[in-house]
Amino acid sequence: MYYEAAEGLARESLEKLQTERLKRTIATCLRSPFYSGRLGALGLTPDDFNSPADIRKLPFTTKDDLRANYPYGLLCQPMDHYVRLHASSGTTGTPTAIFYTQNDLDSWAGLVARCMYAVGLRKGDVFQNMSGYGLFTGGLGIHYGAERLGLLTVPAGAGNSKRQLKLLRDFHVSGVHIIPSYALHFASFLKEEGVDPRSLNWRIALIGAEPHTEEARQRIQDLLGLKAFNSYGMTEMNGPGVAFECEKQAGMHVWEDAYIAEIINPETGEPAAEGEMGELVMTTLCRDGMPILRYRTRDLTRFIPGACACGRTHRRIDRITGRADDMLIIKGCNIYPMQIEQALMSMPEVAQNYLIELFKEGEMDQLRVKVEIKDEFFVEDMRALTGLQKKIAARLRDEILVTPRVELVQHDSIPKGEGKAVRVVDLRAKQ
Ligand code: ADP
Ligand code: K
Ligand code: ZN
Repeated sequence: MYYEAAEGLARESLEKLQTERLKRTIATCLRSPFYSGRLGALGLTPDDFNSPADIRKLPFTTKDDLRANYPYGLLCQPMDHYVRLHASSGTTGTPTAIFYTQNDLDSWAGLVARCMYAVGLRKGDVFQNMSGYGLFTGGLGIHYGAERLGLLTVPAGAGNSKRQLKLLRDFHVSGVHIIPSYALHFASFLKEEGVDPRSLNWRIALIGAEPHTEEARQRIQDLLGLKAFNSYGMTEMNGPGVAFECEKQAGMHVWEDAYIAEIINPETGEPAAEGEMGELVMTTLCRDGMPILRYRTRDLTRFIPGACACGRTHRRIDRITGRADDMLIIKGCNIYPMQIEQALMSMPEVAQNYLIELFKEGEMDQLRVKVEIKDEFFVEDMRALTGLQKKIAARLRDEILVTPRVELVQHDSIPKGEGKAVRVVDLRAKQ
């Protein structure tokens, strides 16, 4: 039923396991320059941690801490124990580097294999990893997990849609890993090529690495003719394999035997009330090389109350609605890019891509949304186009309480890079 017995552990046993692993993690941390200083100053030792809740005795670790101690300040083992590093893609500022021992890589591959098993991939499946390799963890991280599960793994890498399609067909690929913005782009590509996605052998896509809405998932499923599962992780916590949807598609299970997850009020640092939105804070429990305690992910989500129908006991988090640092403030309204995506993706006229631009008009901050329109709606009739423009602006105003400028553009005209999509461009400084 599960890939590992740990997935069905009763709460009490799971917490006992977490406590043991937390004690071990604290002991390991005391060997790194950064944590020995920080924990030493507070006089904390493994004996102070006798339940998962005792984690609150620890201060948070922030991205700035990682930057200030870059590159080697959090390492707990002699240098010759490390076999790999990854760096975060630097969506927000300077990158941070994470170092792995062979044990760390083995345990990470096991976690990713569990995720893949949970969505229905099995030995015998052919799996194409359509995400970039290199420093980005979505390449090798997913790759080794797939091999661990015993999938025939095609390391396709990112981009080059024609070649992706050839590989999908030639090897009868049944599962893929693809970032959601590229999945939507790939759907348009298939349409242009006249390929019926239902003629392909694929049935499962793992989508993640960037925020996306339920509406975007539905589109991906409809347009590609498969089931798409939300995959969550970040470099600081290994990479993918931190939290994952199961076949029920009802939130993402956090692997609690490998991590302690907390959700806090980002302003006060106190635990959020049960089921309330807040910032996800993560602690590694199975890492020897570079454990990280109470890492502030900046990602906003909530715990989903209750048990999952799949039987796994590990708690679920909701879809990430954005990063705390993603929030735009326009005319006093707090706006998250995902609200805009949600509104756009629910409109049948809108094609697969959009771009949010911030600019100044006089002293006022303004918001412009460039929206790709499907060919059949991109007509020469001015009145029809103006009507559509107004309709989109009104739909967005309902969602974000500000009326943005809406610019209609032809589908595929917004440049699409190979990595994570750039959703917001700030032109204000350049004006
Ligand atoms: P960077 O911070 O440079 O983008 P990472 O590649 O480590 O580096 O990205 C991790 C971040 O990507 C997460 O903290 C989160 O903001 C985002 N992310 C990853 N998976 C998802 C997902 N399934 N849904 C929403 N956001 C995600
Ligand atoms: K990150
Ligand atoms: Zn489940």
